[in-house]
Amino acid sequence: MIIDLNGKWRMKAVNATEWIPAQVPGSVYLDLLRAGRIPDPFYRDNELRVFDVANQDYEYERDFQVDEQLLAADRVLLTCLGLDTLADIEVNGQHVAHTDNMHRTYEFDVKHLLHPGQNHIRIVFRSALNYILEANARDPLWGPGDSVEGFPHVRKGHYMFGWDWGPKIPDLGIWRDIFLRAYRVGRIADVRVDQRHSDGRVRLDVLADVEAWQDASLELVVEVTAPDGHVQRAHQSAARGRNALAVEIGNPELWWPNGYGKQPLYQVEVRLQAAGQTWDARSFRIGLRTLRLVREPDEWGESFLFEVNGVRIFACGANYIPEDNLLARRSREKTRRLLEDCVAAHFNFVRVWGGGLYPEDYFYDLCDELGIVVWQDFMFACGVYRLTPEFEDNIRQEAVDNLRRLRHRASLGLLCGNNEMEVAWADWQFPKPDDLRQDYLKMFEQVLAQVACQEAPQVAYWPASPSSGGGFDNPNDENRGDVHYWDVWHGLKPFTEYRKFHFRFCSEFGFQSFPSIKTIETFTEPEDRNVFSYVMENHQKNGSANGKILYYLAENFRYPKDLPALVYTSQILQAEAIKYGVEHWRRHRGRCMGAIYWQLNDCWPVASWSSIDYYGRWKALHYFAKRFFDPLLISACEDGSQVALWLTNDRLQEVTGTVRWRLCDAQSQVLRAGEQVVRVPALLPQKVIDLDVSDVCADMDVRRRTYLEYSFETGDGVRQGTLLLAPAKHFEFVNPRLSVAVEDAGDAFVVRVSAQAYAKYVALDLSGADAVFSDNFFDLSADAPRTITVAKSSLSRPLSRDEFAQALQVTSLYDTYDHE
Ligand code: BMA
Repeated sequence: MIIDLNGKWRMKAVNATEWIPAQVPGSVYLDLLRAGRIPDPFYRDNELRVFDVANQDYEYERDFQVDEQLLAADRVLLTCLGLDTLADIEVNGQHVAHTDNMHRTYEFDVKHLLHPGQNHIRIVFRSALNYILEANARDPLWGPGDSVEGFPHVRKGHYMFGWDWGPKIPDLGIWRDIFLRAYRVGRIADVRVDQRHSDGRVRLDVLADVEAWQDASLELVVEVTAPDGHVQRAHQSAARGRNALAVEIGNPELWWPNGYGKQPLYQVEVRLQAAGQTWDARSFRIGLRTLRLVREPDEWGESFLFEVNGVRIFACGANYIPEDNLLARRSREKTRRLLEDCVAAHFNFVRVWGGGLYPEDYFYDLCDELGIVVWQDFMFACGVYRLTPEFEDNIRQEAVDNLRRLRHRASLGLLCGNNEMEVAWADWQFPKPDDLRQDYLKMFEQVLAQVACQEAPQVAYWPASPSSGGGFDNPNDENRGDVHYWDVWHGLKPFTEYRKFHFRFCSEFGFQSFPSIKTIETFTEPEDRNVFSYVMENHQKNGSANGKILYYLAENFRYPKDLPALVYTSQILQAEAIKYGVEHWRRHRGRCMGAIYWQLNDCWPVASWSSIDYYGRWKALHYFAKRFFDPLLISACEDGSQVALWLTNDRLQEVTGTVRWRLCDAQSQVLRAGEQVVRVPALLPQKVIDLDVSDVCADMDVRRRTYLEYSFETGDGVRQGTLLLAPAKHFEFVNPRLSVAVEDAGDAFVVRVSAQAYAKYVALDLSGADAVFSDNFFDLSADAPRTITVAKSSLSRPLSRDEFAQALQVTSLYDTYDHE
């Protein structure tokens, strides 16, 4: 029996007199915003104006009804799935508990405090902001300069204190569900399901921990429902403590990452019964698969790759950060859209970055359903922690809570201790007292490693990202473990630098861009719309980043004529940078087995490394990702006056098709062309054509007017691209006079885009609405119109064909500078 305590509460600052309505789950900032007490923190520089909200303490309270039936239970547990963060809980004026970790799940037996009729609950939140400032004054702990100092002192999402893409909004409140749950007779305290695969069968070992308060003869029943509805059952009498049951599954339907197969899920239900009545039940979905982190010595060093059902997968994906600073605004629907956008771009992987939050259950539901393998960091990032006995106990319990929630997930691929702390201790400059260094090792190489091994023995544990295995042993080693590579971007190295490295698994590399003009308009007034304005700079949290964008712009493109042109070129730069790295690593599939770019999404409207902005708008990078993560990839690798065309086949079957190439002038007149039928074996890259373009390269004038077009045509479509042989800024583009024709095809609009000369980075957008295009930011030759579809379900608002055609805008690189 459950009494839901979500919904209407009231709240006020502890030292205030007036209560305002509150919504739970929710937070202080959101309640104040809804009550009109603070302005929108995302607008202009309001973030700074509302910062002081966080330096006060707040109280939340409500009444609730309890009846005799509830009080007849053996246990009544107050269950708090998320309290942010320093909370004192009272029921009917009696102290229940103090909590200090937003990542934990708390349960308190409150039966003795309840009475029939009206009851009262009150939760006081102390300012975590004040707490860390005071704690850090006493005991300074290092953290990056973009954040409020002292964040490692509290178990709260670090990014809430500011990050190089995030505002400082250290919110407070009841951020997840809260309820009372009554139990009689007994309950299932925990269930773990281990899988053993052999000879085409899977044995499920179900380990159930039972608590019992009455001397009833209890029985445990396990029911496994296959995707086809077939049910298998096991049962036995239950003892207090650990019980083990097994279910054998013949002909298992295996779960695969996106692109490698389907995602069948089995429903597992475990029931605690006595005399035919069910007293408690747990239910969850699992996927039958083996998923291994393979680290084997090889000719380059040591592999670092994921093997699913015996198939070595190349991990394609990005780093995921929390989707909103005001947490209660996140939703299953928004996350669904984001993760479906990942699948649309052929992701099979996301890394949940350690400076944020452990995501909601629905995030993993979606990853299970969509075939996205999750690299799960524990929530530690870029900070130095002091491992007091209390802190150790706290993080141990945090790990237990989250592992028990997540370990059965089909999508869960890896547990990782932290983000960038091993490499920080090894390579970065900050005060490094020996006791804290020892604390690092103990935390990430003992405490969390042990908890992971006990609670989730079938999931690999990795001490840090990046790491070469731990012990400060060259954590960012090119030839072992995972790597964070930032010399392109932070180090201002050219994109070509990516080619100097053959990382085994690149778990972070990135490049910033500005979000779309429509997104910029949400947080600016017209007078702010200049990237160096006070407001725009407040929505750019990486101090030197605007300068970096302009530096790379100078290397590649002409000076943009206005802000929309600058936004567009910044997105193209970002997309080209990441493409350069990913295509290179995919050409070395086998040696390199993962490209996880930084970062997928944003938590507010901001200039950042994301490929999808806060409002869900795809940047050029996300469209590029759809092409460069395509399991079937054609890529051009230029080297001086030579160009090699490569195919990378990430499919489980060999592929046959035709590779075509042609050298064209700016009008798309063909200078030279060729084609070849090729066969590429499964799961391999292959160089298919070597082209000598020294004749073009020898003459600067020819070079600045010639491009290479290449394509790979198979039974299921054409993959294509173009390559300039001179910097884009020097290329002599001819006005492509782009035109579009729109047709209504029922559930989609079909747009035919044509050009009268070579057009680079053709961009489609809607004014006053949003949509996802089947392709965008693509190159077009004069004689090759492209057909693009827009599913009506992707439109931000319904549009008729005429409205759509009117809103549709088409531009290309040619339009970013003046031609007078
Ligand atoms: C990486 C991440 C983040 C950061 C990003 C961009 O190292 O782990 O800490 O936001 O770089 O600088």
